[in-house]
Amino acid sequence: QSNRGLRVGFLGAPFNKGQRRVGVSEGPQAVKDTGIITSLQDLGVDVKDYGDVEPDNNNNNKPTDDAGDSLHLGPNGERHFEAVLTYNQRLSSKVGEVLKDGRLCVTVGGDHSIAIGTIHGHAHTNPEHQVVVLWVDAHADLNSGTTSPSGNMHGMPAAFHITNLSSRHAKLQDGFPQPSLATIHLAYIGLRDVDKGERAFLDQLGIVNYGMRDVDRLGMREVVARCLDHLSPSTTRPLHVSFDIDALDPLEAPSTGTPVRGGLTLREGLVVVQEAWAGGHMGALDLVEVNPHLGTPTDAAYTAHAAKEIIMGALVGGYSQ
Ligand code: 4U7
Ligand code: MN
Ligand code: MN
Ligand code: MN
Repeated sequence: QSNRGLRVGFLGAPFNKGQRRVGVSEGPQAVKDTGIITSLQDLGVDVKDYGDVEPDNNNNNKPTDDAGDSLHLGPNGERHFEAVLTYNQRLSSKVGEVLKDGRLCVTVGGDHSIAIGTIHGHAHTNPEHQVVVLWVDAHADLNSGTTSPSGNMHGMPAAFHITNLSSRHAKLQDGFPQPSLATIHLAYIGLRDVDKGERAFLDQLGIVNYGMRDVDRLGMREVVARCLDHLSPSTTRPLHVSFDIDALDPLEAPSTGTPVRGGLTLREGLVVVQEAWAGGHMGALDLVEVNPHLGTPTDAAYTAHAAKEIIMGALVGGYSQ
């Protein structure tokens, strides 16, 4: 298998206001420090580093629940509502730019609220604004301001994209973000910490979701095959993989803000992305929630390495299979 001809654009999204913990904005640098760009180039991939989409305020690295840092709640109690959406609007344009350059867009976060911008950018770059999304996560990230137990917007990004749910979300004045997904265009793998309101949405809307018990019973190859079969990505409806590192077990990826025990092994995570790679039509990949400030320096490096493996698996089918 040759990787010649594969063109990739790397974007850093060092954004942390979708949650409360300091350090997740260092995720892009931690992942880059694994040498991932060189490793891809060594395999014959044409990689361009587009740098970071910087948050516009310079206090982004302050504790986001700092008393001096006004929260600017949205209409339904969403923390940092405006900051999250305006950042994502810029990120969306940048993702569009990478894709229009003919490159598969890899965005490294940052917290998962950045998937508001990446999926929007991906969908709106395609002629009919179509995309399908495979969401790999311990969480469904499907809350609205009203159902959210925390107000943290990294627990809400998926809901912004679903047409049937988007009316529950406030928007910016210019209407950003416009939803692009029918409920059949989204599938989940890895769920094990789903809030009550999220479970109700999943059930009511019939969104395909495979939790850890399904992985136990069916095995990951079967789970991912079913998801890809359901989503059926194509040239006109490319695949967007949004991979939250907390989908992996905390033993595999300890440095993340909302760890949940009983998760995927790194091998299972690799099965997901390698099968997605093998099926073709991947247009964009998010890798989010690596927080190198959490745990020991060894934990941080271990987590960043797991992130590297996942990205390599998605782009070239892995280099050590
Ligand atoms: B992540 C949570 F309540 N559901 O909404 C919430 F459990 O991007 C967690 O998947 C969200 O890491 C986790 O705050 C968001 C909570
Ligand atoms: Mn997430
Ligand atoms: Mn998560
Ligand atoms: Mn998390």
